[in-house]
Amino acid sequence: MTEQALFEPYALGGLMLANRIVMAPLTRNRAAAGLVPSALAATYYAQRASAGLIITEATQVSAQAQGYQDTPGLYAPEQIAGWRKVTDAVHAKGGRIFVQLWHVGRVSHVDVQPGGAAPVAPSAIRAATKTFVNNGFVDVSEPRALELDELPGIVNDFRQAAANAIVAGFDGVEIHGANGYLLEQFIKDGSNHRTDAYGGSIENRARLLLEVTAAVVSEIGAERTGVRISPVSPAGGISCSAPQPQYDYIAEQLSALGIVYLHVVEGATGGARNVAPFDYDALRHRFKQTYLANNGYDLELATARLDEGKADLFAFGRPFISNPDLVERLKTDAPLAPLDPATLYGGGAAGYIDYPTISG
Ligand code: 8OZ
Repeated sequence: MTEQALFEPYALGGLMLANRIVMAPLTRNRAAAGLVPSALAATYYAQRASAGLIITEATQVSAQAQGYQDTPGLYAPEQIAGWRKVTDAVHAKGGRIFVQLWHVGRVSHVDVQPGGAAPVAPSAIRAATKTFVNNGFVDVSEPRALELDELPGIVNDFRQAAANAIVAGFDGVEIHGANGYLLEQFIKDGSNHRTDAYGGSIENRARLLLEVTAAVVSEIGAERTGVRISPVSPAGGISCSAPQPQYDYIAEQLSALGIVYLHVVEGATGGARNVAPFDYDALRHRFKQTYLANNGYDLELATARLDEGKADLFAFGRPFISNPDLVERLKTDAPLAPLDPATLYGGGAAGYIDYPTISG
């Protein structure tokens, strides 16, 4: 096989993708009024529609799910209408788009919580991490532990947001089970000290992710449901004492639910791929559907992993910000434009919709 295979169509369940290059979810903090995607969002995503699949920035399933300033939601009618403009613009250019759904859990701040309340978490353990509120990075707030009887409501928020995603015209949803947010806070033992059915054993700590996934699958179908995980990433100040058996179990269970893809952040999110030993092939073998690989991929590594049969799709993150035509550039071995870190989070058009294509 050659790198050409990366640029050939791929059937993701019933959805034909134009190629195997995926735009990874990227937080941009530009949904100001009502947490509705800004008027610029349709242009931004449509500019990147040559990706085989776009996965949107992380999007709240409820008001409580928010942890950062100006990240969009998908629980209010005007948010659904705002996203409809995005999906229409992407589809008009022949693209495919899933929305990433999240609940941040403890990675939040009282200033973005309804009524200034404490953020929620599996256990009342503050994360050693920062969030972006009031136009700056600050320490996250002290969380409170969720009551057992609050968990069905959170499952239902994901279910409802998935239903809303279909109304908004999305091709599917990705459940954010990675990077230190709520579902991963339950999975990893550094943040979960519960003694009920959602804490302790491998099975108990995976329970909330699996319940959320089953609810979304029953609402919109397994062919439209993906899940993202990051087994060894310390993102969000999180830790897991034994990630391999934990994630081997999760991969098996998600495979049985029939979800269309498993999106794996290999290594430290946005950082070193070899941050800790982990056998990703063990996940690949347990999960029978599409394996979507992420983190630090370039053309050479993606080609090699595809050749070896280790992954089916490859998600590129930061390169997509400054290279709207990333697929074309990879295909033609054109140089990649650097991104401007100052315009990553918040602001308007600058550093958002003004990166040129290689042809100008
Ligand atoms: C960077 C800044 C804010 C949020 C993630 C959603 O890590 C994020 C995120 C990344 O998954």
